[in-house]
Amino acid sequence: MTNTPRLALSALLAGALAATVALATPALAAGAATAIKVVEGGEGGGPMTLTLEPATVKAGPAVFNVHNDAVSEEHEMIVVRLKSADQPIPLDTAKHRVNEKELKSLGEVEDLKPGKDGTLKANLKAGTYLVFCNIKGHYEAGMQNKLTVTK
Ligand SMILES: [Cu+2]
Repeated sequence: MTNTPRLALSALLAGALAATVALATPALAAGAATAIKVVEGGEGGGPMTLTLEPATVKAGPAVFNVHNDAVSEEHEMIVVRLKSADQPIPLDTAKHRVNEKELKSLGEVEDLKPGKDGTLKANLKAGTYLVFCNIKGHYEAGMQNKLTVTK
């Protein structure tokens, strides 16, 4: 009978462990893509913005939830992975656009009408990403931000 208390304790510990695993599992099982909120704003001729929340995420599956907060301006969102955090962005100042061909794009949300939402799924590796709008003049007007992805 000396074993009984120990067995009971083991059972209790096993139960507690099982409960912990059960609590932790749903988030993992669902793939739990990291949600990144992107809000775009600004009207033609004025300053424009692109904000990221959060601006630092862990590597893995992610979904960019993009909202165009402008009243009358169409926007878009492009995600590119930079070779390094300080890689110069190839800007074509004559065309007022970033030269996308020189960058590695992960995809984009195109033609986002004012007030509308869009999503882009991506599998993010550690590194620095540029998130921007490449409609003529919009990058220069401020529609860019960097996303840091950590291991
Ligand atoms: Cu734009």
